[in-house]
Parts: sequence; structure tokens; C-alpha cells
Amino acid sequence: MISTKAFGDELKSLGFDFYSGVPCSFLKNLINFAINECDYVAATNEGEAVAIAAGAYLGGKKPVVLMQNSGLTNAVSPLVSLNYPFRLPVLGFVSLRGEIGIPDEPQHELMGCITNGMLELMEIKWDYLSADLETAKEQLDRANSYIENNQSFFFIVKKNTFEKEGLKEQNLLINENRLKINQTIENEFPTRYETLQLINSLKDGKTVQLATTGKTGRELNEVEDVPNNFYMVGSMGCVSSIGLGLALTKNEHDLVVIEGDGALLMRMGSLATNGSYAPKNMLHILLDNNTHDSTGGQLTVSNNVQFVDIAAACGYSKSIYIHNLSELETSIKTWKKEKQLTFLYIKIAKGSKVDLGRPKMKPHEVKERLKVFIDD
Ligand SMILES: Cc1ncc(C[n+]2csc(CCOP(=O)(O)OP(=O)(O)O)c2C)c(N)n1
Repeated sequence: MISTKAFGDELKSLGFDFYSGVPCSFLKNLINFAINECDYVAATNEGEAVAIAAGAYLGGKKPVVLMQNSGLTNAVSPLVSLNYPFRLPVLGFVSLRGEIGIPDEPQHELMGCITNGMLELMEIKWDYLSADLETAKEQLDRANSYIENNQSFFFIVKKNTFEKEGLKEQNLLINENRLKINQTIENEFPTRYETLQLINSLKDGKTVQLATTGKTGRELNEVEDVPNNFYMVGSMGCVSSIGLGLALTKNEHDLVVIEGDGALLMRMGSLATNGSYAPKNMLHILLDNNTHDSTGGQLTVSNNVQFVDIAAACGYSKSIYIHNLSELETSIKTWKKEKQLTFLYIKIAKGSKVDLGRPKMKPHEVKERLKVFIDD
């Protein structure tokens, strides 16, 4: 078996000191090391962990994700449509429950057979992690060279690979909502384009704008194509998790996350993670048009959901119902002056700008431009 401490220290010496994941008993010793000795963000699902890690990469970290192989299925969307096109590398450790020939629970049987095949299909480089420390260190060096080359690398971890590493006392994350404002007057229903124009007009040299997948990113690109912007494609529902990873690792930047109702509904667990880690430098704006507008205007179920209450109950410091653009402007300006994790909810009109184009830059070029902006 590998000394978890020695292996974790080796990871640290290579710069891997930011982790996110969902536990698996096969990985518990490495997770304990991460919790004890590094930054560890406990995600609600493995896709969220991958997106948080991607955000941390934008913030200058070399991130690690930890997951059971059953959770690799949850992570497929961001791995193939976020990490791959944007070239946002993560180092992954995925356990091998259901290893062929080793008795395990029935729910792991198929996944045990297809774990490596899934990584192959996703074009992710991988290896079985050796249980010999010196060999494992050599494997890590190889993995690191892929990461340095902007490619993800995953280790498949078999049972009894890591030696025992205890879990030190963990601090409970307690963050309470301090301000919740529900609807009081009629909605103005501005268009998404007008709303984005206003949000964009309030940015400054420290603001990073992350726009959700579909027409939000495309419209923001047409409002103004600047290095501050990240137009998310694919990985629907992951935008605020990227924001969390970036906000936690780059305190000096202000993160404006622009979300859609369909996207937030898809990965609503992210609200709980965001509310618990509660980065003050993150503003989460939900543009609710009650539709999947980008795919033709099919209704979502957002009309039945009290997002302001949910964000408040998840620990967002402020959660505010915005009725019109004037209130939106005031709330954004207030957030800039008195930073707190804030959720702003606004109902917008259905539909989008006519003749809407797409960003001319490739996703990885958008990422590289944003990284230069962030690192400057
Ligand atoms: C995992 C996944 N499922 C489905 C899609 C297809 N898709 C792209 S945008 C979109 C609608 C997003 O709706 P919403 O977040 O409400 O934003 P809107 O389009 O209304 O601006 C869908 C379903 C996708 N990109 N990814």
C-alpha cells in the first residue's frame, strides 16, 4: 500500500493542493489528507466537483477531483463539454468499485467493467495507480506532464491502495442568510439582452463575467466581447460551480455569474455548496424566462419554484427578488461596495436578440484570454 501522507506530499510538491470531490471508501484516506492538509471543497455531485476544479484552475490552481466510479457518470457532461473544449485540465482519482473478479455490490458490477472504457471514450489519459509508492510517484510525474500540457489525467484506484490517514476535526461551514427580499411589486420583464447590457456596463477591471450555456453567453458576446468574459458552452448547470472555484482561489477578482433557470434547475445542489463556502466576491444572477429559450422556448418548471427562498435557505448572505433594471443596477452597485455572496433573481422576457451570432473565438482561446486577464 502507498503511504497516503507521502503521496499527498508529493502531490503538494507538484502544486496539487486544491481538491474537490464526493467521497468513496476506497479513496477515503486521500480525501482525509486533502481535508487535513489542503483546500478541499465538498461538492454535492461529481460533475459539480469537476466544474469547481475547472474554476480553481482558472484561478491559478492545479486542481484534483476525487470520486467513486459510480460518480464518474455524473461528471461526464463537464468532462466532455467543459474541460475538453476549454482545455481546463484536472487530475482525477476515480475508485474502481466492481473490479472484475473481486466480489462487490451489484450496483458496481457494470461500472467496474466500463470505468477505463469510459475514460478512453472521453479521450482522458488514465492509468491504474500503483500501490507501490516509488512507482506511483513516477506515474504522477507522467500525469503532471499531461496537466502541464492542458490535458486532464485520471488515476483509477483499486481497493487497499492507500494506507490509513485519519481525519482531523472538521469545521462545520455555517453561513446564514442575512437579507432576503421577496417579490413586492409587478415585474418589468426586460429582455435578456437589455439585462446583460446593464450588467456589463457595471463591470470594472476586476470583474469576471461567467455566462451560462446557450443564448446568454452568445448575447453577452454581442453586448461586448472583452477578456473579462467566459462564455460557457455545454456543461449546462455548471456556471456557478466554475464561479465558486474561481472566487475561492482569486479573492481579488469579482465574479459575476449569469445563470438561466433551466440550467440552475439542472444542478440545483450547487446552491447548497455555494451558500456554504460563501465567497464574498461572487454575485449570482438568475435570469428566469421560465423557458429553455436556447433550445426553442420549451417551458421549464421554474414558475413553481421560489428561488429567492431556496438561495437564502442554502446560506447565500443576501437573496433578493429584482423587479426591474433599476433595482438590478442598485443591487449590483451595493454588492460591489459591500461584498457578500449575493443571489439576485430577475424575471426576464422570453425570446432573444434576432440574428444572434456566436463567439468567434474557440472556447480554449476564450479561456486563455481570460487567464491573461485574471493573472495580470
Ligand atoms: C446537459 C445538457 N443538456 C441539454 C443541453 C441543451 N441545452 C442548451 S441550452 C439549453 C437551455 C438552457 O435553458 P436556460 O438555462 O433556462 O437558459 P435560456 O436558454 O432560457 O437562456 C439546453 C436544454 C445542454 N447544453 N447540456
